[in-house]
Amino acid sequence: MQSIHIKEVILHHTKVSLIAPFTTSFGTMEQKDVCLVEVVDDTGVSGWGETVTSNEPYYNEETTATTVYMLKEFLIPRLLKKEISHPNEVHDMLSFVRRNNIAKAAIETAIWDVFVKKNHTSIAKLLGGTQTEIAVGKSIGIQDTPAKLVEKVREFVDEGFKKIKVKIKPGADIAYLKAVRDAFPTIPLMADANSAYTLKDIDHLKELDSLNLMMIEQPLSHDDIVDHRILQKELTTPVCLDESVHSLDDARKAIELGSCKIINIKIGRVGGLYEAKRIHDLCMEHDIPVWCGGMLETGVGRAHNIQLTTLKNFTIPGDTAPSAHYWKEDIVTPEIVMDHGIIQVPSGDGIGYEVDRDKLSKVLISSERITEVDTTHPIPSA
Ligand code: OSB
Ligand code: MG
Repeated sequence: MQSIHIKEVILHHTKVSLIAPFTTSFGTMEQKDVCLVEVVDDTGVSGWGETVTSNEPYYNEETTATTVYMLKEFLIPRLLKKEISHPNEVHDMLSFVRRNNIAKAAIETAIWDVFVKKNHTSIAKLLGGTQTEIAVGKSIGIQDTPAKLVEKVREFVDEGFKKIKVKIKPGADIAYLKAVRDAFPTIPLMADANSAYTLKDIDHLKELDSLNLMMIEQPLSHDDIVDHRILQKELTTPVCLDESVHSLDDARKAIELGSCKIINIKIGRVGGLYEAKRIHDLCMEHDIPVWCGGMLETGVGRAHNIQLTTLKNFTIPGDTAPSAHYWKEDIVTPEIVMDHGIIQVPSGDGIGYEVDRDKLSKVLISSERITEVDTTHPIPSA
């Protein structure tokens, strides 16, 4: 395979508006700043990545502004003008910076795209993914009443989604889920609490066990794997971890402890495709099924999610709904679409979709071209 040499990085700062507000236990989002990271190699091949953050540090500690800061001050200076013989190398090249995984993933994924395009293949193929179509679920934000939630669920079940995920928080949980379960006794249904509970709620959470849920996602603290073990022992409903798995090591510890039976893999949260694949492989060895989480991505991040989901152990439908569920107009072409809950994995090179520069220009605030190392911080060079 041909190596790449990074000539420049262009940061495209955008502001995008969701078609509808999305409410979780930590707040409501309607608009966000997204930085699209374009990495260009010295033969002119461009690859794309995306900061999957929101503007506030409520899901994890990062915001779009902090990812841009980390990229400019530390991550881009480490990678600019460097030769990369395989994108698997990037994770370790960036490990001198602690955490800041979403910032790392934004550029790591772009480098994967450059590398595979230059070598006339796709990210899925280079990762070893074999699934040619992927099943898709719908993540539904917290609604005002159980009846409104049931109405939404009906809409998405009719559209063919293969899994329904309902966001919950104290006060909007059991009654809401029970209403959905009563209306749809057999649909694949799960709940995501985004860390809204503690072990004090254990008896309350046990009520979930009568609802035949596929799983409860991240019920307890965002940084916990110990209390989740205690909870999992008490529940028959499988616990799935999202927020508290940032690395292969976190996944290993959670599996060894028995803190979960399922893991949600998000490329951003774990710092890129390399770590995402390693977590996937570890889970497969331990019979832990995985699925690809979503972060309300534009087409670029969504395309990376689709590429990753081609790996074999992604056996549970992901939060990779089609573009039209998020954006009036996405920035990639062709549009990401679904047919009865199935996305056909694109056969093209790279991420399988092209960034449409006309569409990008409609949400663009500014583009910043970085061609020289410009930082006052000491940066490791080898
Ligand atoms: O916890 O999975 C989550 C969105 C933002 C932050 C965290 C989460 C989510 C989602 C959205 O659930 C899923 C999607 O992209 O459709
Ligand atoms: Mg989640």
